[in-house]
Amino acid sequence: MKLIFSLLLCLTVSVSLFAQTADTSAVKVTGEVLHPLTLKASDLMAMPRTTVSARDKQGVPHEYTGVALSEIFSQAGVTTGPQLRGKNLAKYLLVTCADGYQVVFSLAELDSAFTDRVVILADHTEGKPLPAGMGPFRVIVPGEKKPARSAFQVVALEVRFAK
Ligand SMILES: Nc1nc2c(c(=O)[nH]1)N[C@H]1C(S)=C(S)[C@@H](COP(=O)(O)O)O[C@H]1N2
Ligand SMILES: [Mo]
Repeated sequence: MKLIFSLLLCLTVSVSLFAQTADTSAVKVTGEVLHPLTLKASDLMAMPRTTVSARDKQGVPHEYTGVALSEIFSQAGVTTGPQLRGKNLAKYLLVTCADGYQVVFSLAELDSAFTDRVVILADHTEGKPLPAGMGPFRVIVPGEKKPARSAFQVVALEVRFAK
């Protein structure tokens, strides 16, 4: 009985430690990609940069700067543009955050052959690094009625097949 209690305690402590120490210093890009990536702040700064505007929960617009997900996809070797047809249209992006929050986008939602909307992985807002608790990296989805898919503290971008 004592042993079971100690084991449970150990498990609880390690799970909560893990939850608090999830590494937010880089974003892993994995799954249906030709070249898996680990993107640090300096990697994103060296890529082509895009600024978009998106409203917060209160409806107030803010500017965010970072790298278009489509740009990350072209570096990682994800099916885009003319390749995004047929079976590839069943692919989706799963975004995972340090707090366990997850959101999905179909690849077509993120592709310039399908839409003019540019979804970015932001590292700055209004010219400054994202505030603690929101950063270092946040997906920003312009033009949605609520910012629920603008996932903050992103740690992983995984491309998957729906089937
Ligand atoms: N990692 C993470 N990102 C998240 C959430 C969350 O719980 N965890 N909440 C989402 C929801 S429901 C909203 S409304 C917005 C709030 O962002 P805002 O403070 O810019 O309005 O963040 C989104 N991003
Ligand atoms: Mo929300």
